[in-house]
Amino acid sequence: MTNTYPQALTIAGSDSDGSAGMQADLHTFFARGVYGASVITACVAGNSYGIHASVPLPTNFIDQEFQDLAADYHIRAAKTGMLADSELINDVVRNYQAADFGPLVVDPVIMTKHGNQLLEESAFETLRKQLLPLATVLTPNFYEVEKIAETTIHTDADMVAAAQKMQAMGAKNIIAKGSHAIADQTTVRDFVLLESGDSFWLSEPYHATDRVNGTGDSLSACITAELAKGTPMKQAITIAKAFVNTAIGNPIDVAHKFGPINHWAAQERTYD
Ligand code: PXL
Repeated sequence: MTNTYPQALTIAGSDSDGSAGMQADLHTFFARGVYGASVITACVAGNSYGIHASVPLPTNFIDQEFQDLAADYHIRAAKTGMLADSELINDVVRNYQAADFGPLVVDPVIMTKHGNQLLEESAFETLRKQLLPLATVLTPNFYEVEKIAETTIHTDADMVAAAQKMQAMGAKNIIAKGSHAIADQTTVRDFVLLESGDSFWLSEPYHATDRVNGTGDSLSACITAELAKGTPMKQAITIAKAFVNTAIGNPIDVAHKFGPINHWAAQERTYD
């Protein structure tokens, strides 16, 4: 067959308004020329104002999703998003270990931009102990860095120390996303710590827009798509950062409050 596309997998929650979660992952996979399969872990009902209901799916159903994909698809990279609770984390860890789905990008989804908690507090330890050691790449946002590393971040040095702590927990490569609040309000700086020990800061302009739903999902999905294509790690991370920044910088007129980012704009440009 001539039309072959690398296959990637998102293991995540469904977001009914399509702005975040699995839907943002699949938009991103498509935009980067990668076929997307999906193991749904939970369903969330919400819109740009917030999340109004959430149900985890039964683990025996999730097991079946994994088995069906393993029996038929050639998944080259996978990512996790919303995992809701300890039981789901343990189930996903067991299934991922039994499968051969390539590198794993862990987006440690804890809280939405609206302030809705998507991971039970009691599951933080399971996340640290069971999932982090499997992470080829970990993509925490500022808030998640503080929660996972059990620290508060005020300075660049705090961020570096937190990333090192998360690497000591087993995550191989880390992109710890900064907050414009600790930068100069015009740029957002993320700290990248690679498996080799090399590290660098990534800077992108800060866009004052409320069309920012699904940024973390899309960043981790873009890294996953690039790894599925065989892009080297450092380049996969820098493409993903530029991809999301382009999607934030070209807002679309969808919904009333915290709307989706623009995957079309990110798809159209080229990346080095
Ligand atoms: O962006 C975080 C996120 C992840 N997963 C699901 C979500 C959200 C945010 O709304 O709904 C299912």
